[in-house]
Amino acid sequence: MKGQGLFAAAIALANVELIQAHTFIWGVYVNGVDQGLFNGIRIPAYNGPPPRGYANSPVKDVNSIDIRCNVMGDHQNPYTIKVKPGDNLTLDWKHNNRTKADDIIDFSHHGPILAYLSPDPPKENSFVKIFEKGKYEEGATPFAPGKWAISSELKSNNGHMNIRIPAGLKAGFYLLRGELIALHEGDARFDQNPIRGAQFYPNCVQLEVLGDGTVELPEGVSFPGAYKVSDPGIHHDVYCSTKTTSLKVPCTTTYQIPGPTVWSGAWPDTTKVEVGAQLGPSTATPWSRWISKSVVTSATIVGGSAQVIGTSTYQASWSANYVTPTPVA
Ligand SMILES: *[C@@H]1O[C@H](CO)[C@@H](O)[C@H](O)[C@H]1NC(C)=O
Ligand SMILES: *[C@@H]1O[C@H](CO)[C@@H](O)[C@H](O)[C@H]1NC(C)=O
Ligand SMILES: [Cu+2]
Repeated sequence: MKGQGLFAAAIALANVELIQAHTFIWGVYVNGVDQGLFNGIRIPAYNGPPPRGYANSPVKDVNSIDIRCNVMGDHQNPYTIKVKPGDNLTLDWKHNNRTKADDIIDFSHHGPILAYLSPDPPKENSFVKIFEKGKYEEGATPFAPGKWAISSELKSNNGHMNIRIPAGLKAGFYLLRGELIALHEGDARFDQNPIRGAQFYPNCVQLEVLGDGTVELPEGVSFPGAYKVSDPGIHHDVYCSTKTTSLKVPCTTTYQIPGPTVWSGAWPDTTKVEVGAQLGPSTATPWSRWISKSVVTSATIVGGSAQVIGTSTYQASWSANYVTPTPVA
């Protein structure tokens, strides 16, 4: 969702949100080698209201199961990406198309980028933070948001998020949870004003770690559970810059990324690798399914408008044990 202030937000809700999709992961490169369009990625369902369900609106309720791996994030991808400890991964976040021309995300979306690793399936307190980057330059003029990992770095880096598999990590199945938190409406709290508030874009990737590593993940955090709407990194006014005369209270320029500290077993630096050729198409079939208030609507898209063919109810069901994904025939 776009919009900087209350009025812009109201306009965005009326016009923009319903037709504008948001960024999510379209592909993963392992040491620069593309693993193919959407392979291994739990593609978030569009969580917009019918009949125009093309908006995969952000997750905003930190207490919802959707905060774990986005809407319908319990649905497995048929493919699992094989990696080894020390491999350099590039998560490819895109908006409309998997092309260099893609805008990745609207510039208004200032906020941090993060990554967590959990055994698959997650257990209580199993998500371990392995990467984070927040605000890295202060705004120079009054109300300037400064430079943020999403709107400056990820956007200018063609949507590439660099993640490295921890050294010596024990073999097994894992979920890599990439996340963007857009704070352009973070001066409001979702529990007090559900139209606004911080916007979460979590997206999970299924990994199988190979090799004879012996390092186990330490205890981590749960999703939901890790974040509170009152966390200073979630309830934060990005337009409160050093030069801002204090019109808004509270107004703090220092930014504290939410969640736990990065695990000491994670790499201190992530490596930007040159990526090779992209595999598969650069466009995706338009969404023909969306979810709103636990109702899933299926539709065929004719000339840009949706002809609803059925609805069903949905409740996330996360298995306690690892289940091998069903490969597509
Ligand atoms: C990952 O990147 C680091 C730093 O550039 C490099 O030393 C390492 O060899 C890379 N890992 C692999 C598996 O290529
Ligand atoms: C994405 O690609 C499709 C198919 O090529 C094209 O019709 C559409 O205009 C593109 N969208 C944007 C925003 O570039
Ligand atoms: Cu948005």
